[in-house]
Amino acid sequence: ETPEFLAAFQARIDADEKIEPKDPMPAAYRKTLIRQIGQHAHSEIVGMLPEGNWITRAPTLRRKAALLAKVQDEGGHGLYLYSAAETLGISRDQMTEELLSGKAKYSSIFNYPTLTWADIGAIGWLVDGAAIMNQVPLCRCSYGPYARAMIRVCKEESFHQRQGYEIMLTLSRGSDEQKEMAQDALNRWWWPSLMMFGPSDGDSQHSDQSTRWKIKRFTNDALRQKFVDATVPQGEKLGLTFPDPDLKWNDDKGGYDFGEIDWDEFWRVVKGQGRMNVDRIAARRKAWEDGAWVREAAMAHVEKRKTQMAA
Ligand code: FAQ
Repeated sequence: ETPEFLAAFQARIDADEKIEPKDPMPAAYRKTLIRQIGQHAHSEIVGMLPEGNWITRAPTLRRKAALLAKVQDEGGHGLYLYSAAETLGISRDQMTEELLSGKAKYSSIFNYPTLTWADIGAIGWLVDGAAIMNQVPLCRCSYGPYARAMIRVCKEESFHQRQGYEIMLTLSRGSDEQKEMAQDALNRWWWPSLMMFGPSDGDSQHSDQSTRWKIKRFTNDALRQKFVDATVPQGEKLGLTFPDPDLKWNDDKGGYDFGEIDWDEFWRVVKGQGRMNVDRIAARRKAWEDGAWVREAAMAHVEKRKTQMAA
């Protein structure tokens, strides 16, 4: 790749042009997008597991229907995102193998267990809330297929966030036990939700380059701050407290100060030692192996069709 090629590419980015699949692009730009979109797709699919765990135990038919729809949406998001990554020249088989071998990551958040029904509320409110904060800027990302996929995904995430908040609202206005359940879920999901935004800016190895390429529009810490500022008033409306003694409004910065994230825990979970990592990958491996005959049958059907057409 000559300096002229790289400069011409950067000029397109600086002019806010969208990069499309057949356009020339630096190998590193392609690689970064495959990494990020692939990780994002895996997160959506693995993200179906913690909530899927509660579909059969949803407290009412209405809650069950909403949760079922949400989990199906996540499956849809994963498929869009795999397709967006495929436009960059990687196959779904390869991406899946990378997930199963541990080479490709998925969001740390999905390695925490869902212990009570209130966790479904907390996931919608906090995890989808964090996902939206991170994904709205991705609607303006420089890579066309990713940006376009994010538009629909964000609309659906916003419904997910509301259904979660409404569960939290119902619980926090309910019996003492229900309110306690909601508080316990907030206590357990708050810090992991903040970790979804990734390492702090000083430790984020990809941020600078991804920002220059307009894949990222805000830094990890900037999005985390926006999330805290948007979410704390919502928690106060619920009458719940956040598990952070350092959380305090700071008039000078016009935002909340908050305590230090436990980065050891973050990296442990990212590196595969969270409570649910082994289970999550085992579930994905089983689904992939159980589905092998479907993929084989689909391929055999295509081959048969081709032969019939040729005859
Ligand atoms: N978990 O240099 P950076 C959802 C890794 S939303 C695990 O800052 P980057 C919806 C990172 O990959 C969740 N790993 O990296 C839903 C890199 O390692 P690598 C998914 C993490 O890419 C809701 C290393 O640390 N959303 O699923 C995490 O510039 C409810 C250094 O980090 C997306 O994926 C983490 N939290 O910034 C579904 C959004 N953070 O790859 C179901 C798209 C960092 O070199 C229910 N992705 N790492 O091996 C992004 O915006 C970015 O990739 C970041 C990380 C912000 C996640």
